[in-house]
Amino acid sequence: MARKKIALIGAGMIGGTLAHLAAKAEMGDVVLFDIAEGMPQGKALDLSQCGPIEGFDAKITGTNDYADIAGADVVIVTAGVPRKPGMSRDDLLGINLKVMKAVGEGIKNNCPDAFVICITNPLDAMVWALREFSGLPHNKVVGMAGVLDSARFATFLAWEFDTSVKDVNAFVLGGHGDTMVPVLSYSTINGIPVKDMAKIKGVEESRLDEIVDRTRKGGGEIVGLLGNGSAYYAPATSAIAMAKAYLGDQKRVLPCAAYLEGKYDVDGLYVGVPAVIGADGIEGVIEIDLSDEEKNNLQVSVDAVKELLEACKGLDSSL
Ligand code: TXD
Repeated sequence: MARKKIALIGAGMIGGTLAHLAAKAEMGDVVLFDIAEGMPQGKALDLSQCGPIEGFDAKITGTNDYADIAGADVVIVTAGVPRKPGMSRDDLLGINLKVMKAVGEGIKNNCPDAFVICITNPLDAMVWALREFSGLPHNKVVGMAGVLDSARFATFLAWEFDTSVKDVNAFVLGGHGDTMVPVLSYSTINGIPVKDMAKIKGVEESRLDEIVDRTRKGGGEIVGLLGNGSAYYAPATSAIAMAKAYLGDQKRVLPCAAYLEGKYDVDGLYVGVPAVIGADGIEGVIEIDLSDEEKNNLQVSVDAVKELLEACKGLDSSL
């Protein structure tokens, strides 16, 4: 069987980390695409030279030509500009919308059968725009945010309860912005509801609220600390989990920005929900029962995504 081909559009901080993780896991051959000349080629060479030490067989190449992503099985998109301190994800809208147009056309012309994972911010709007520009079916274009946001939530809960992160199953719904909805009612420590665990451990409810708040602002906290650029290790490993679910037909249930056509009372938008990822891409969206408060919070998040889409439509008349 021929090796799979993973195309990474954007060879910056996340792109480079994705290339390393994909090669190390021998998911397939890796093509790093970027508009910056020399940089993807340089990173590809550097990463190739990890092979003999780490013992992986993967051909890693860098390119500035979309023709080189032809036939890719998975495309992961990080192309664009990341947040700078003080900048909201939405400030990125204008710049990154133009980037999505170029990337969408590159995918349409070279690998229309690929499973496409968008990471570029503002995520829920960019994944929608990328789908529109590429013309791929909705089940083959998905946004990565929920896996990362849930991992942040899980990390903070594990620290609070002093338990292994392996036993924490935490869950975030909604858009990838400050309005995201960490759902405590579906988060457990190996099946023990977080609220019960808090009672057992003597953790105040207000402390759980602080953890929810820290999760919502988790990206900004890292942006502030780094001083230049945004998180890249955990975003990359999150997208790799999604790509593996597709390539291995794993049917994993992962929170991701999936296209909704009625579920959660949302129609025609990409919003973070639990979705099944297998060989057909997004094979289904799971609609869970939410409390009134969670429903209201989700609605706020959905409204924020809607506003971004309207702004996109104002910026590009083809949308
Ligand atoms: O959860 C999530 N979805 C996210 C999203 C978590 C963290 C960061 N998130 C967003 O990912 C972030 O706000 C950015 O929009 C992307 C990529 O972040 P990264 O840290 O990798 O940014 P870099 O290092 O600036 O890399 C972006 C690369 C850079 O090399 C540019 O030259 C390139 O994108 N770029 C392009 N490549 C191809 N085509 C075009 N048009 C283009 N424009 C810029």
